[in-house]
Amino acid sequence: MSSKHKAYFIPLDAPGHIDTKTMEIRAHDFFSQMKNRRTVRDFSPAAIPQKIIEYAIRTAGSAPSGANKQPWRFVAVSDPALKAQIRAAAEKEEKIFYAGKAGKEWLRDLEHLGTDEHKPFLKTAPWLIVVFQQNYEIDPQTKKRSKNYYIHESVGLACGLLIAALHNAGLATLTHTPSPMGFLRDLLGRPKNERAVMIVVAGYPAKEAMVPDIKRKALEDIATFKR
Ligand code: IYR
Repeated sequence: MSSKHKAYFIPLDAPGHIDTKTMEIRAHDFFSQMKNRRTVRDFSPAAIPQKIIEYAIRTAGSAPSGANKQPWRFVAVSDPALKAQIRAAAEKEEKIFYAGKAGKEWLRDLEHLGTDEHKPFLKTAPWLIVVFQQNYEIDPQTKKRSKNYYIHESVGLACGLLIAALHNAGLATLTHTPSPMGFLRDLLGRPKNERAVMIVVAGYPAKEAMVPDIKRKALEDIATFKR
């Protein structure tokens, strides 16, 4: 067995001890900032430097993953022609979805969000970050396949960190899931081991951006403490 398979430990690079008072202030500050994140559908076309997107993707790539396989690929698109193609293909699928494919209950559940088959943000927003999961790994040299584990969980964690990082940078985001989204692999020229999971749309919100008036569940409705 090669050394790659042996456990090799290094000292944890952790911040110094944080006292619980400071901890509470930090926890509260972070919550205050994160609770203001909203899914936005009205974007400004103003450009955002690639560097910002790179940092956010590096944050996403720091997520834990099954056997540390990091089974993700982020394709960041700012090319207007490619964005237009993605919009056209997504709207084609969404038209069918909203025309009835989704079913009555699903469409009723979406009513309060005011969504429809029109996806202008795919053209307007400066960045579309298409997140792919890697169903298995292909060694670039040997072309040998190997397994990935907890793929959905791993990629979900990475997407959570991605939108948190973008929000922290001051960008508005939209987690968009055109269904089905097989067209993204073809349009973006990704290999067959990859499957698109979502598009994270990012940019400044439009000045006149509106969001649906929705409420978050209270702590007691999402958490149970057994002490
Ligand atoms: N993919 C569609 C529909 C949609 C589905 C859910 I669940 C949402 O929370 C929001 C939208 C769309 O993007 O419009």
